[in-house]
Amino acid sequence: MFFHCGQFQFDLSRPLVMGIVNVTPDSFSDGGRTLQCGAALAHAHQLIEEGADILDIGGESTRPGALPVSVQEELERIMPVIEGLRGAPVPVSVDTCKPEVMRAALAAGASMVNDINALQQPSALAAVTASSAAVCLMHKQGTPQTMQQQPQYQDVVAEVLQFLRGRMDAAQAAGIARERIVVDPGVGFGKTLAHNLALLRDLGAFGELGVPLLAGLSRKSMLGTITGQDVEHRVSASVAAALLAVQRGARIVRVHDVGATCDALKVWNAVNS
Ligand code: 8Y7
Repeated sequence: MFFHCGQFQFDLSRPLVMGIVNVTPDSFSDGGRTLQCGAALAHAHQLIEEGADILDIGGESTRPGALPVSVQEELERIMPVIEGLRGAPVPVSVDTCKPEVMRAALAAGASMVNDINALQQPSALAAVTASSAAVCLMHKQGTPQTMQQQPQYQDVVAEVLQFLRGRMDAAQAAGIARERIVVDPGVGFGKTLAHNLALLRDLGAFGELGVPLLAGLSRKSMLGTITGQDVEHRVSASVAAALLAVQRGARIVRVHDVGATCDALKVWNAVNS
């Protein structure tokens, strides 16, 4: 299976690690834009050194209950970081739902759009179509503000599959080639622990979509519920979850702890090659 990400191309013979770089006031102390950008760039380079295959740059917190930020605020946070990563040895993904932010980031050299809204905002499809960038289409139920209040499904796996199939069709109809598309069941986005576990158990079902599967479990609250650990102490659980997702068919894992995840996947690769 091939994956085209702007100028980059992956054959996916081994799983990829997407390293998370958050450019939000709660992730770096509020020392002004320049300090914030410098800290994010240093973090990005650190993740490349630890073995990240892709960097995911985000300026809007999508944690449950988080408030939206304006286009201008999001641009001010992420654009200096994306510009600072031009020429980096790995593709840069922009984590955004906003078409204006997508367009600016792609023009500045980003190779991928990670949209938790699966390009449903008007003109988001067009923004990606007009580039050679890859896109991650993620499922969620509701909005980050309210999604964890009362998630409900008849059959969570079937419903997530159906949604992703529909968004893949829309993306392809808009002119985004299949090789540029990855899909993601959206762990924790409008899902109870039982829903998340059902999706993980049946991750193999997403193989029928015929495009690479991305999974994001890193430090998520479901791991806190399972282990009783707070967010600072979820590295082991996150590494276990990433390995489990890969074992069940994920081809890209989105993680905070890149070095630890890469070590685990080296063991997995050694056994599986
Ligand atoms: C995911 C994500 C987040 C995920 C994709 C967090 C932006 C919450 N989670 N994108 N973003 N998949 N594709 O805890 O699971 O990292 S934000």
